[in-house]
Amino acid sequence: MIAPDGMVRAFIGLGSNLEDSEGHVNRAFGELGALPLSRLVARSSLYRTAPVGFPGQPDFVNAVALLETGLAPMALLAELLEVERCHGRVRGAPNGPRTLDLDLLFHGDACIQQPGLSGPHPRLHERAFVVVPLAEIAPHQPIPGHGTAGERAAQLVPLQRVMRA
Ligand code: PH2
Ligand code: MG
Ligand code: MG
Repeated sequence: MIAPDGMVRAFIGLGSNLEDSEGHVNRAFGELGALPLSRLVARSSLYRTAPVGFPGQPDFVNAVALLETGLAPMALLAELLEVERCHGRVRGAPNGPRTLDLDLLFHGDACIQQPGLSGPHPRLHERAFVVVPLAEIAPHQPIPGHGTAGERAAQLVPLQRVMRA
């Protein structure tokens, strides 16, 4: 949805499982709010989650942020990658350990299929580490094909909250 002023609601998934994970995620919230043409509208609690897709790595700290932004999807993605880089992110194995991961979950109601960026993620609804924090700050957010975030979260395992928003 694009507001009359050209601002859209963008949801960002945050994840970290290296170094001071809570510190990385908490600092990233501030940095997201400081992006050009952007304002941090809501931040979820922090959750400790078991790794998905690549076993044997440390547990993650996950959260979700809601931004109001005038940045187009690819411009926002470039900013997210730069924030990750500033947190010492080194790209290793897919789904492997990382200091900071910032994933663009939704950019308004856009369906994006571009090199380097596609979304919403087709398996987003399976990932409690995304759906539960999303439902905390936006229970009515639609997850295409799977009802609302709140409805979907109620079907998934509860998560351990490590820090309240
Ligand atoms: N991110 C992944 C792969 N697996 N598991 C958890 N618990 N949290 C994540 O953020 C995560 C993951 C790929 O980005
Ligand atoms: Mg990710
Ligand atoms: Mg990512």
